[in-house]
Amino acid sequence: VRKPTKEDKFSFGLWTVGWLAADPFGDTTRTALKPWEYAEKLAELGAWGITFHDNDVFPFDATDAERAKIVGKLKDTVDATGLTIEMVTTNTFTHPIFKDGGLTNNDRSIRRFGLRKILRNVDLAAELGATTFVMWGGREGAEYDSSKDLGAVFDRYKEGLDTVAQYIKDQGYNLRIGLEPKPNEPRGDIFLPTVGHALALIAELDNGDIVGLNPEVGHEQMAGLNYTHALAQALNAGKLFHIDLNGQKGLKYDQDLVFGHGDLLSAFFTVDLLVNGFPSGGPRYDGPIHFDYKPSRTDGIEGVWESAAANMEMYIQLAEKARAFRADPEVQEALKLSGIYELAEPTLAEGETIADLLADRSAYEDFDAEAAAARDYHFVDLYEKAVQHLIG
Ligand code: 3MF
Ligand code: MG
Ligand code: MG
Ligand code: MG
Repeated sequence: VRKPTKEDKFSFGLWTVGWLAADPFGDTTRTALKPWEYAEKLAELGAWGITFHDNDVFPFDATDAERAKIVGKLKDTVDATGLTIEMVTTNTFTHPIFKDGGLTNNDRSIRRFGLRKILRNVDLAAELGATTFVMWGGREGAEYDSSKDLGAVFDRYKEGLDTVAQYIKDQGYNLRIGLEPKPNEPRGDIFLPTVGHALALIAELDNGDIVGLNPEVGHEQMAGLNYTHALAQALNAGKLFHIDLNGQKGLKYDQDLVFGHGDLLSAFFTVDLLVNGFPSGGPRYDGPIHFDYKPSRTDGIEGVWESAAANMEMYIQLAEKARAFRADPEVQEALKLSGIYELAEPTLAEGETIADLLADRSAYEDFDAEAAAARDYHFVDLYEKAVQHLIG
């Protein structure tokens, strides 16, 4: 497999390679490097960008001077290595103050503190040239349905998001917000559990024009949903601002495996959508190929770099295979036979009115439903061709 280059636009959260592997049952199994040391090594491996939460880089209680010093050191490394800081986000989940959430905490003073913490990082994101500001509301949720005013929850969530978006506009920052849905973990139920829920909430915002999605593979799959379909709907709605690629094996805790190490066939079709777009054209994703995975708890620091490289290697290979799949003349024939291109044709002809449709006897009265029902779509043969391309 070829080595990644900056053109691949691969990007990693500092919290991914920086995860020290503490879990609810066990202590850390690795020791921390400095934020700039992670950045340096990622650049060496061929990454184009990095992303981080405020507290991946400086402590929760850092003074302004400490914060500026640490951020300055990271910026120096980023500049020296030619990396891009493409996304910055806020940690509103680790400190106990956020145990009932930031934007939807029952305690108003904590909601105000949460908003201030977020706005500080909007400033930082803009200062560092990031273009996406992700908001994962991991603690915005509940274990007990009696613990929340479930109507007010969504009013406060919208108020918080609109306030952040309004601030971005007021400051004239070149930033868009990417909401990251997740069904559960750490909360028993997280608000905005899926891409669909988030899209519905965005449609109700005053500043929804700069609010979109940052869907994560494992998060949709933890809800038993199809990640590629989630990306497609966000893309179709003009809302696919950013992505979190990783791997997940079915309905269980958030595994954050290497991309492709969960549902490989699903990963193939995700990459097919990302590199080839929709069969009939339409909106394309051209943002960063961002990985949000966790190096295994059983790996040491060498394993951290092996697994980081594995994400990029996987994507490069799947991209090559997905391109070969679409370019294969036999596949092109099969796509036609299966009617894939027919779906792009509007169901009503251009200029056709509903009255015209009602008057069209060939559409209903004289339509041979039995003959149409007998169509063989050959979907399995088309899928098998994809599988053959995947396994080589
Ligand atoms: C948790 C996540 C988060 C988000 C991050 C967004 C800690 O499951 O995926 O990672 O990706 O907060 O920036
Ligand atoms: Mg996650
Ligand atoms: Mg995850
Ligand atoms: Mg994520």
